[in-house]
Amino acid sequence: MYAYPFYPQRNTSSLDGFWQFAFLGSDSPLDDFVNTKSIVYDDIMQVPGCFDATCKYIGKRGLAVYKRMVNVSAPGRYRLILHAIGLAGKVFCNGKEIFYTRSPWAQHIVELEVSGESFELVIVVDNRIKPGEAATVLFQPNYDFYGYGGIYRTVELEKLPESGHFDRVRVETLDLNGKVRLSGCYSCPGEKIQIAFDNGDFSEATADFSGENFVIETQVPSPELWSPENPALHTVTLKTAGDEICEQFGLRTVEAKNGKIYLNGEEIRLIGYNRHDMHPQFGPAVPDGVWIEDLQLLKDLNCNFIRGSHYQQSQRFLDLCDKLGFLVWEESLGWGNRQSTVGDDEFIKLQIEQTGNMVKASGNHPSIIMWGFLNEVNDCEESGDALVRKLAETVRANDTTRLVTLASMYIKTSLSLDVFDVISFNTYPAWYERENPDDPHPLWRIQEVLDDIVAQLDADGYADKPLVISEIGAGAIYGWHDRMRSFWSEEYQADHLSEVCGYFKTHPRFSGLVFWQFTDGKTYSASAGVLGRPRSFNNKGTLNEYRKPKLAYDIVKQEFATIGSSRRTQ
Ligand code: ADA
Repeated sequence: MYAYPFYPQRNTSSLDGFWQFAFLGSDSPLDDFVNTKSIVYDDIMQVPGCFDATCKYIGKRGLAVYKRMVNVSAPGRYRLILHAIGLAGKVFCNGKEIFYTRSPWAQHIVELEVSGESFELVIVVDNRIKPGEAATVLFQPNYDFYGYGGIYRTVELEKLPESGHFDRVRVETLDLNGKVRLSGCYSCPGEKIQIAFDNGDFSEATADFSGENFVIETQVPSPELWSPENPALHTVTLKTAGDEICEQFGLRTVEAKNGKIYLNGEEIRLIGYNRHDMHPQFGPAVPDGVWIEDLQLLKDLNCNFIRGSHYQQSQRFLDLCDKLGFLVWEESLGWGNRQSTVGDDEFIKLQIEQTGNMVKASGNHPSIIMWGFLNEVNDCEESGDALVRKLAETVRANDTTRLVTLASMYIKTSLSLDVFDVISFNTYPAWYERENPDDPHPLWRIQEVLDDIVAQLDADGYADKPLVISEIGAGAIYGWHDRMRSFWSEEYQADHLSEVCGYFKTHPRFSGLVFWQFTDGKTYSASAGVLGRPRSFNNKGTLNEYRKPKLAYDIVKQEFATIGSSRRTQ
């Protein structure tokens, strides 16, 4: 199953499978790597896959080289689609470097010229996160999730037409009766374009070209709105004499006003989880079947919302969210970035590039209703605030139909809150607090802290902005039960999440509740002080890393069932 868009007239093949492999260790920096014939490929490795998630290379840091021969149908111009590699990497075609990236989890499209019937494809990845190493610019040592190395997601090869060809076609909903605007790019301006919806009959489109960019405003025949309850999807196919593109989209609108979020004119409240795209056996190279199971579990929990924390999501995973009717917050990579980083030119350049690319790649997914970036960035000083504004501008330059937000940890001192359509904040009352022996169960702190945040925001003039609790939760060691129901027990976590649901049910000021987190996730033992991450995992999952439910699971399922049924119209 390829992700949309697909190009029916192009020869597209998956390059997934077993590649030759060599681990080179950590003597040489990625910048100096050249693809020499002296590399001894003494192993094999699955693609997609993370070499350091396999028992043989677990914990190893350095350069790893993946190689395969690729047979092609004919010489010519091709596109290599890397759905994600990490943490940094280079690509070589027949020994020549054709691509270099330090943007993990991002989708990359690389054009290449193939002269013969086959070529040697080499992908080198670098998973080192020491300061100064290539990977460190966007993925940094303080991030509270494990940085794996490998080819995270599928690799595809696509032959480009000899003549004119399409790039992408963005579909925007103009009204709830099926009027849409198609904005695309075609390399031979002015050529006649045929258009068809939902595999129907083709007719000639009226395309206004400006250079290679074109706009078509038209009406979807038999339009059906997309919503979580009825995730109706449409396709639009554009074709010329030499090329054809098929994009999938959903007819829906999303707005933020009067302190609420509206989907297709109806107020919605978002309930769900922060989800890392990760599994302990595979790292971020999550098999398709795990995606299906995760989405089944999230449906079973009566969630309607997923925050893709803290990086770009797979296009194929987002296609599933479209099909199953989830609402999604997608964000570009960042985590607690400090003053020393947010003013760095290289970091700024890469943040702008990855954030713009995320919006372009994901722009047709009806499931995505919010864009985010820079999780918990320190935007209390000028440089942090400037970067937040720059990224909000980058998002809006590519998409004005969705909401812009950021999961803030500085709600009282942030300089950027006015930029956002939705104000989101991460808070951990009754968890990141010193346990008081006389009060081992301080759940009363939840109401106190949340009331205080709302009062502060409304006093600061944000009463018209919807509020989303983008992270809240408590840790529980899977299988640890305690009559005292104290910290780290499954009982404490269940009580905590129940208390939070109770508050959310009785406080309509909030438009979203997003628990941290769906499953336990691999991190570093000292991420939050050496006792903060027992097992070197973030243990705040409602399920453990193998998707085994904790006590809190059934509590949340019940609570979300009552909250979710309380949808209201405008
Ligand atoms: C932060 C961060 C999460 C996670 C969480 C925690 O809010 O955004 O990635 O680290 O804290 O578990 O403390």
